[in-house]
Amino acid sequence: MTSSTSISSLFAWEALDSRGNPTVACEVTLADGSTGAAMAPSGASTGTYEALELRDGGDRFDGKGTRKAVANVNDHLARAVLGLDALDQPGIDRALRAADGTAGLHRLGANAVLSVSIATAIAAAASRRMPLYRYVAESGSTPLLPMPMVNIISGGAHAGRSIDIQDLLAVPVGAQSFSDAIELAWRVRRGTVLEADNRGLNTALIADEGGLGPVLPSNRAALELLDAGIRRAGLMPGEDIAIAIDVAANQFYDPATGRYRFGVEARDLDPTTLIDEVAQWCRDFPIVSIEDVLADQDWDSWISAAQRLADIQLLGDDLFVTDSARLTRGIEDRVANAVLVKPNQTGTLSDAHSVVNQARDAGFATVLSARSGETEDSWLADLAVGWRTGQIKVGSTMRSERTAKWNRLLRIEAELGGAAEFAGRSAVASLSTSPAGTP
Ligand code: 2PG
Ligand code: MG
Repeated sequence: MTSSTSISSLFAWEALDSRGNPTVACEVTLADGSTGAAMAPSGASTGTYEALELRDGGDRFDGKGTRKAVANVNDHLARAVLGLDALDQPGIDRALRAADGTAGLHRLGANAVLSVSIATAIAAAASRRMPLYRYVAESGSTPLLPMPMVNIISGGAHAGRSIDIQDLLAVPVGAQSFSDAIELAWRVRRGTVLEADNRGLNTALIADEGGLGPVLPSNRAALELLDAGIRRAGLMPGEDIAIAIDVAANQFYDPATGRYRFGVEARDLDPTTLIDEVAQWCRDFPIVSIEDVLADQDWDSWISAAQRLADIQLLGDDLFVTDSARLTRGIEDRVANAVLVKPNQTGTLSDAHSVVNQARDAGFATVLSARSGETEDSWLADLAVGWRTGQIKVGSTMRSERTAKWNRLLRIEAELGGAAEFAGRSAVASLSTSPAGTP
């Protein structure tokens, strides 16, 4: 039966993401005239098991065009959801999955499906005259501003492989509020720029997520630079600012030999040596969170890593790819204690939400994450607040596709005023006093 909140039309078009590559954009209109629009983000260091990002191939945009995915929205996905009630997000997402018919959305593309899924939620929130963070929240749950992880130094696939590990991030554990956390992160970036300038390193070149991308002799040199940057900002490493790293080990893993290659240092490491090296970094620097310390296909080594690095937040990104089955296995085998959640790794809002809940029920911490290829959309910020993920990672404090998310969070904090609850340091699994993000 048609209601005022049923989907009356939708259309998609090809837009550009922050790397200048094509992506899918979609606008959904409801019978009452409410609209919602969303664009799909895109990763560079993608996990082996992610849902498929459909690209056209051929000559256009070097094969990266998204016209097929756009056509799939306008055709197959439109037919699947037209007339459905936008307030029934699980029903919408089931219909989108059924239209594709494959587990990894290989037929129509996760970029196509996600744009419809998110645009529908935004239209439904508009129809209910609610901010998106309230609309996506479970009933009775209150908004929670997340602890940000802020990219300061980039490497790997995001910075021309200037170092092998991908992200070095500041976690403002001394902050009392979200806005306080952003200011502390800003100070760390500035301190790190001053420190890098002083050492004659290039600070003008900015990586994909807005981080600095200086050419350094080793990963350890990057950790030293960040530690010095924190001090130069007048802050105490560990007390005011802790460090998170995304090793993104898939990027330098050779499945044929089972070894890891630090290209910059011209070293090959077996998994045990890599874990030893990371454990040493943790003794020398205030590291509280390590993402993808090993490759997604190196499951047994993850079990040893979890034992060796038991007091650190061990975060699975490529490892879990926001997939409930992989997370179930990870919980059973205790390979990590936190999950990175990226909606486009799975393709629908409902599936991403249920992975957050599954993780929380298992006592895992949750970090909602943007991609290295982003857009000016800010819905990710609302999902973090409404779902109470406790932590969020969206890149640096600069570049508009990054600040779109920070600015949305700053606005939500300001709107909530005295009622704004900030997750604080205990959202990080290794600093937790209670299960992270407990509603
Ligand atoms: C990651 C993300 C974001 P990408 O690895 O965590 O930093 O990168 O989107 O390239 O997968
Ligand atoms: Mg990652």
